[in-house]
Amino acid sequence: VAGTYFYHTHVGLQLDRGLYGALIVEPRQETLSYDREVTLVLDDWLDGIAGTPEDALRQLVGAGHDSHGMGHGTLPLIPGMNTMPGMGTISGMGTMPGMPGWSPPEVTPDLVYPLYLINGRSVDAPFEFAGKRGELLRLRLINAASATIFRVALVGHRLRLVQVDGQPIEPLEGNALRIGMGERYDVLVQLDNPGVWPLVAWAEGTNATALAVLRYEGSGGSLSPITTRPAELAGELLHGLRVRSANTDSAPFTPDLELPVILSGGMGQYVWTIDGQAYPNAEPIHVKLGQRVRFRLQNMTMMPHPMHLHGHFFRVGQSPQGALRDTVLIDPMQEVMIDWEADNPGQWAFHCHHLYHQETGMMRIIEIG
Ligand SMILES: [Cu+2]
Repeated sequence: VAGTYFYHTHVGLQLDRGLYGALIVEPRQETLSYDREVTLVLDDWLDGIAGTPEDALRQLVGAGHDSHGMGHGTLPLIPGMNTMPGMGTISGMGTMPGMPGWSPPEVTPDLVYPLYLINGRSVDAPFEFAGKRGELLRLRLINAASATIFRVALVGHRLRLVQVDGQPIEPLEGNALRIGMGERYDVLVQLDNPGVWPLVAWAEGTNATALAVLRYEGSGGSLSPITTRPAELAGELLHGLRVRSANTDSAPFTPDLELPVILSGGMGQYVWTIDGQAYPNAEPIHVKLGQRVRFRLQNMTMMPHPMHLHGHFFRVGQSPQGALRDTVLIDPMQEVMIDWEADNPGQWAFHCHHLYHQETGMMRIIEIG
């Protein structure tokens, strides 16, 4: 299927060492029209700066068991233990997700990284891309981070969201977009504001950002450092639950199999489970080939989880208009329905795309056959 993807390791904590790359599948015939495209890969980085990913995992697991720390005691990664991660502001909990007025919460993440990157570059030496007045620019945004949700904005410009996870959607316009780990968002940008502009990817729940720079042809000078959140981030936010599929020809979905899938766990023990089981100590979920499956995903935790299914696309939100995706970000205490047809035999992983949740149990094998 054509679109924006990325390939990456699934072994241990290798993802947090940068073992990934963008994978762009060109369609036979491009249906979008634009003048140039740029792929932006977002990441969070600690390896070699604040210990290793293994140190970070030990600290997360240790923090819940031993308030005296690990003996290291030097890693500044976990935000102040007096403010429990996940206990930050959870706004909009009273409103139905996806309804007008609902906006996703911004939760303090498990890990605050020393660096946030775009295309491997830090804010001190940002990746720069060119634009030209009058052109339409396509940005392919890929969140390859291990533990960071980003809020992305291009200062001085609006974003027109046209694809998610490689699939066409009904276009949506806004000032900023939210992208969870594993998700891909394609936006079109009308280049009508010459100058040198920051593209920020703010690490959700932190005071830090990743940065890239859009430079119009003929525009000189450099950016001043980003010290506060650009106004765009407080503007209209595009997020997963607002997205509707462009392909609305499908009939209503009648599931053959409906399964509640309970996401549990917490920062204390730092064990994350699906239906109470922590992979690898977990049973496979058996599905017959050809079955139409509905997962009722219930996040019973105070952290968001970008849940990712291998080998299939699913429709989000129990509606023929629901977006076709392979990853869905589920906020604290939220319930999201996903519908999919088990048409790809074999063993497939279903897991949280937060690497440290996956590594401490939030994964199951789905056996189709
Ligand atoms: Cu998770």
